[in-house]
Amino acid sequence: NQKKPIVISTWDAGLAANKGAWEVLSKGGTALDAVENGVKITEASQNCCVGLGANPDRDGYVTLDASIMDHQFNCGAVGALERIKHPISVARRVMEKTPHVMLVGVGAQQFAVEEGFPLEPETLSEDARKAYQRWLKNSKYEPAINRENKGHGPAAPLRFDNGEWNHDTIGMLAMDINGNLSGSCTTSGMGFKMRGRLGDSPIIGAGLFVDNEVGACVATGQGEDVIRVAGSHSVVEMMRQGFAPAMACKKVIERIVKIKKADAKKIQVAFIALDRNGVAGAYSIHPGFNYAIKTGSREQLLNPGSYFS
Ligand code: SD4
Repeated sequence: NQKKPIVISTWDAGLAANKGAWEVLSKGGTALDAVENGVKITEASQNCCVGLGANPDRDGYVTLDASIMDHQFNCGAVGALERIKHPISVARRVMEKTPHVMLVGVGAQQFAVEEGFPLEPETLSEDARKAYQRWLKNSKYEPAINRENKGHGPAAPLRFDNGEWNHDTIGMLAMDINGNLSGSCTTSGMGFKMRGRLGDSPIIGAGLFVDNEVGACVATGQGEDVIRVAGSHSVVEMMRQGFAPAMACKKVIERIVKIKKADAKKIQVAFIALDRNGVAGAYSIHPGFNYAIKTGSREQLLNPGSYFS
């Protein structure tokens, strides 16, 4: 068993994000504050791929999705939010200040502005503009495996040779000193997606789910295939049935592979999970996925098991 507090997050960008969460957790702060603070680091980084510096949709707009959930089934999400730097914080405001769980598009942006979030310029980051120009030459939308990470750990290049970002999502789960769980997920979605496309990340139960009596799960990868199995919720239900976190993730990955048949070779999905005892686990379809863990005594990138070797 891990000692509380603990934080885990997806991909190698999780190492830096975990530090942000740890600032909160190490001072006895709540898991909810930790998972917001942690992923804000990734959102703010223009050198990454989550947040406004990220790749646009195929019409050239950066549209952001985020969700957050606490230990009492409170949850909030935003979808297709434009020109706001910290979608995770807007998701939290949706949770705390509205009677709703999810706001999307212009309504989400209007709410964010009313809440005092600055409206950022519409311009693409220099890198995203170049990647978009390159993409426009062929204009193909094809899933990429491990676009987020070359599996080289912290030293992995920020971009692939074709100019694509190597991350476009971060998911984080934390348990605080009081044993409460929370989770967050924030993304620009799949690069060059259709305008209006939402992935799994803002959908509670798909991209993220927390049940404090059982555990929590967050997903990354091909969002469409996470949504169709209610991925994160399914992993938590597996844990409820007694499976350890890694095995619970594996069971749902196997379900996706079975559904996708031969197409499973072409997509990546990964889940990370944290149970109510602070035990972490993960599993992915393909190797190359990793996740970052931080406790009082441990700070590491881990390579979990995968369906294909
Ligand atoms: C999505 N699940 O929008 C996200 C993408 C992702 O690392 O996780 N990329 O489908």
